[in-house]
Amino acid sequence: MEKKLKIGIVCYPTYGGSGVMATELGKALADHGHFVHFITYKQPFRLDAFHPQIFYHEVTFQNYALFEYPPYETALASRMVDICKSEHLDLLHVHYAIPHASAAFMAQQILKSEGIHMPFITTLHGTDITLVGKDPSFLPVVKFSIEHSDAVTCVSESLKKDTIDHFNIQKSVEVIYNFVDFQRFDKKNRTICRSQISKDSDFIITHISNFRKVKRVDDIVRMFAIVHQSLPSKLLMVGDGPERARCEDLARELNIHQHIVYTGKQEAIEELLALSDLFVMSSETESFGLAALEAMACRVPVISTNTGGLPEINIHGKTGYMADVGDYQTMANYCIDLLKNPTLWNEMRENAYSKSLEFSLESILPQYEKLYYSIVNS
Ligand code: GMT
Repeated sequence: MEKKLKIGIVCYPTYGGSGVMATELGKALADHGHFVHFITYKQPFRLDAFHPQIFYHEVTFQNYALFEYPPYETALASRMVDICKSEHLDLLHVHYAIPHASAAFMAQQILKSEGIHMPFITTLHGTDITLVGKDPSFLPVVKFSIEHSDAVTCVSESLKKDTIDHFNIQKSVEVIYNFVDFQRFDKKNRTICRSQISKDSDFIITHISNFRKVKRVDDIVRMFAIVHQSLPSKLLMVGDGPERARCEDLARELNIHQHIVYTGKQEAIEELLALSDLFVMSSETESFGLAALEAMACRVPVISTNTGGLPEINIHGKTGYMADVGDYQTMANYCIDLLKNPTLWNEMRENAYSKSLEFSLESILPQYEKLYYSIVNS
């Protein structure tokens, strides 16, 4: 049997798919006997319970009046060096390229100068490539740190293609899909019931995101306004972010506001998904769409745009439907048709669940472990 590893995980601790994935991966690795050290500026929001093999190291630093922009990347690299040495880590796994991959490269070089070999793996999640990373203000550093990672993984085939195309990367890039932990999503004892959200006769349509521009949440509101004309329904908007206020204004303009429930950021999304009839996602670009997969794991069909990695999860006509970006009218038509046809809806519920099983923790975790051992033993 291979020895258990000491792994440093670097991620964004905030509400967002990459942080969620990194945290769930860390928890699963610890359950598998590895020792996991999170190195972040705040406790990751899903790192909520004590585990004897999970450790959290905060990145703190002294700010100085001269700094208009706090030099976080320098503090992160320094903290990585410190933890790699004091905890004798075997490897670093950084999630989201900016600034984690370049900080890891810097830490690696410092450790090398002290005779310590510290491999690092970079997992690309989406906007670090498709939106922010390819911006000229970041591109050279992102390209360099991807090329100098000991291994690079992407969360979908679509993101792999974008990475190779945008950065002209020669290095091999492996696809390891995101996953769901069915122990969590199959939970039977629910504490929230439908009547707390709407009348029993209402259909519940749910959207979960961080309400950033890329999510096009105003399309969700426009789509719902059409659906609501045909069917008694409630829109459940889970999460929060910069576009929330605009979204609320639009809903008032369309006179649909009173039929929308904003829950804010929620930890137990499986509870809300379990009582949803449909999940909707209208993103401009989406490398994977973790929230859509989580909905499918709760037997909720998905109506989404057909962008990025979404077609790798949501199978058009089987687990839900897809439309072009911005085509909220077609998305609304799909919602109405599906909700009016209970036989088809039930069939799609089961299809969505079956498809989600392909992305189970049990099938994805060994892929990461295999990669770790290949890097550590090379
Ligand atoms: O979608 C976001 O704004 C958050 C972002 C993140 O980095 O947390 O999500 C990205 O990573 C998720 C986990 O791999 C993917 O499921 C999302 O599709 C991806 N977001 C985009 O590509 C827009």
